Amino acid sequence: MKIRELLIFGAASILGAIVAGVSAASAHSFPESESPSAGETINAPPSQITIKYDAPIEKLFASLEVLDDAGQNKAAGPANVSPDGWMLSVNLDKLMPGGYTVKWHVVGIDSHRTEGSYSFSVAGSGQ
Ligand SMILES: [Cu+2]
Repeated sequence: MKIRELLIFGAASILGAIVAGVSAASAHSFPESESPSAGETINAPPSQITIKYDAPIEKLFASLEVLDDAGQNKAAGPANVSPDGWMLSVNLDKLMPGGYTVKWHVVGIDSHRTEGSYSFSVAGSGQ
């Protein structure tokens, strides 16, 4: 009885430690806010994409693509990281109405790599 309770408690503690470890690892350099924001439909085509991260990122390894429905990258040039390392941005070619997917990957200053994607739309009845 006593031993069994101890074993259950021990197993629960190990599980708790694993869960805490996973969430700590995934807390590094993820987007805190985006412009345009995820899921947003905007009327005027944006001239650039900006992502603010929750931890600084390395300048050398950051990339940002903005793909249209045909999978064509509409970024006009390479991605830029702000001098303080918190913002990733890229200028855009003129966007036609439609859906776009933003794909980013970065390396945090703690050397952990993260990546993700989100979508937004430009309103209008098409080309
Ligand atoms: Cu990390």
